[in-house]
Order: sequence, then structure tokens, then C-alpha cells
Amino acid sequence: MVFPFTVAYCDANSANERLTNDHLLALIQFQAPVHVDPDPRRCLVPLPELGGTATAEVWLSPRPVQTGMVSGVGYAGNGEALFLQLQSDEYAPDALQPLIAVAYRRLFAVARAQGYPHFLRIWNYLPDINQECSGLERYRAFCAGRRQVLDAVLTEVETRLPAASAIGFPASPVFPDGKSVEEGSLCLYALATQEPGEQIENPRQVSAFHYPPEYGLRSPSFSRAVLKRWSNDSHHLYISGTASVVGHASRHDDLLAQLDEILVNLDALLTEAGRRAGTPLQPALLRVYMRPASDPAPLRQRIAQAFGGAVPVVFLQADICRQELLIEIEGLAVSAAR
Ligand code: 3EB
Repeated sequence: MVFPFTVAYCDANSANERLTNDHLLALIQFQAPVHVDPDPRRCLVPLPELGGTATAEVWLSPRPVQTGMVSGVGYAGNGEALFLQLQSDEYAPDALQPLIAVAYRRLFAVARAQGYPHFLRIWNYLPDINQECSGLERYRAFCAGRRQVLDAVLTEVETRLPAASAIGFPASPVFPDGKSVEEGSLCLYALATQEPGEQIENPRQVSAFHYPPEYGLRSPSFSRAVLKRWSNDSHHLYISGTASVVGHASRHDDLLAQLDEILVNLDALLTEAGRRAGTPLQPALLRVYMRPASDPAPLRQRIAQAFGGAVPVVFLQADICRQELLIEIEGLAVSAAR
């Protein structure tokens, strides 16, 4: 099955070589301080990787891509899929809402101008996500800014929500090699397409859009996953950050218990999406965000048991957007090869 692009992990040390490939749609590098890279396809995610390896994620197109940089937004497209990214070194401690609103407006404007108006998935990395500023948690300020723009740009917001992750990091983490993140940098990247995908919700969870106000005045606007049927009938399922949330409540105090709940959530989501796709979907790639910088080996083992062992997994240390949540898993699932 030929997809409009494939996603895989590679050794971060080969990253620079990969940028010479004109079929490269995106290169996501972990454990790298945020900076605006001259190559619009490279996005630096400022999270330490756990488990002793240095990984990058590559999106490869079967044909050459067109790239550009407009009003701070780097992009690369191949006629079906558009990768977009925006990095900022503005911190704006108690003005995250307008900062996010400006960033989202730019992302949507660039995607529309390039002819890819439909956002399937958005990755959000925010400094100090759990910090309260002027009485509002920064995650909630982020949710308000995001909602403001989605309300304005989406014609049917409730059924056209992109999949998402909203992940935090300390404003000035120091990496093992001594490099530190610019204070307050922001990192967003996204996937947009010419034709829309299909919003998938998780039968075990309340749609985040309908969370009660105890989680914030403006509820989070994301879908649990987005199913994309490409023009050749292959499928991608973009799975949002999935936490140990059942209904709308967080479950379990313990990391491994939260992981087990997440695996049940992922199974329910994959089943639901497979039903909608009319074909089974299998995880192709997983990314685990965890609060403690502990050894990921026991988690790797449980994930391998759940998905058969062959699925590549990367573990990143990160803040999750509810204080009590210790772990969250996102990923990509694909229809089986025919
Ligand atoms: C949850 O289920 C956990 O606000 O974009 C997961 C994925 C979560 C994305 C977002 C939040 C977001 O509510 C938190």
C-alpha cells in the first residue's frame, strides 16, 4: 500500500543527511532546544528522550515536496499532505491565550493559502503548561486561545475538530549535553490536507469538547483521533494524546495502572476507528509522554504485550495537561497492507 507519506523513527544522528532528501516532508527531532531552523521541514521538540537513545521522526513522501516559510510558519507539501510548523521564543506568562490565537491564525492562513485548509492533527508543546498565571492555569489559557481560532475558522467546529496533543515542558530545562531551551519557547506543528478527515471519538470517554466546566471554562477542542482515507483507499488514523481518562475523570494514581487504562482506551479507539474505516487499523508508531524520568523498560514491555511487540515506541519526559496524569500515549495507526 502506497501512502501519501510514511512515518518512521530513525537515529537522530542521521538527521542532517535526511534533510538533503527532496522527498522529506518533515523531520521531528526530540531532545533539541527549540530554535527556528532554517529548514522549514525540521521541527525541534524540546523534550528529553528516555531510554538512552536519540530518535528523530521522519515523514517521507513518495514524490518531491514543495517547501516554504511564510510569516514564521515553515511548511512542506506534496499535493495531498502539508506539514506545517511554527516555533516562537515568546513566553507571555499570563498572555498565552492571545499568543496561541495569533499562532493558530497564522497556521490556518498559511495552510489555506497553500490549498490545504483541513487540519487533521496539531501537536502543541508549551512551556510551564501546569503553571497558574493570573489565576488561570496556562493549559486552560491555551484551550481558550485555541477555541477562539477554531470557532472562527471551522464551519462546523464540533464535528471537524483536529486530533491533538498538548504537552508541557519546564521553561528552561537543561539537557544532558548542557544546552538549554530559550526561556519560554513554544513549538507547534501540524498536518493539513486538501480534503477533510473524519473525526473519531472514544466510546469510553466523554468528548473533550463536552468536558464539564470543572476542567476549564472553554473546553479543550480536539477529537480523540482523525481517520483519513487517502485517495488510493489507504487509511491513516492520527491518535490524539490518550491518557488514563474514563468518562471525563482521571483514573489511577500509579503510572503502570494509568498505562493499563490507556491501553484499554487505545484498544477501544482502534476498534471504533476500524469499524468506521471498514478495515482493521494497526498501530504503526507510538509516542509516550511521561512525567517521571524513570526507566521506560517496564512500560515498553507492557506496550509490546498489548500490540504484538513490533510497534516502534519513543519515550519522552514531559508535563501532561492535568496535574494528576503521569503518562499519555499518541500515535499513528494504518490500514493493513493488502
Ligand atoms: C485528556 O484526555 C487528556 O488539549 O489538545 C490529551 C490530548 C489531552 C490533547 C489537548 C489534551 C489535549 O483530556 C489531555
